[in-house]
Amino acid sequence: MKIELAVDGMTCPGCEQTIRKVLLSVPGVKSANASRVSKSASVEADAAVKKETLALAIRKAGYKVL
Ligand SMILES: [Cu+2]
Repeated sequence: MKIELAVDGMTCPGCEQTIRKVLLSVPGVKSANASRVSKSASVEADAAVKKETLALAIRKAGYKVL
């Protein structure tokens, strides 16, 4: 299952890396990507993973999920 999120606040490759790590730390997430250019993140995850769980993890890291 693929989940896309609109993420605001990334300013450099480090931010993309941080979001990738945060998403990968959520149980059930198999792969994750983040792009500051397209202001988005996408994950490939088990069906049990909720979009809201991913959004919360990103917010905790200090970024906005739209
Ligand atoms: Cu940064």
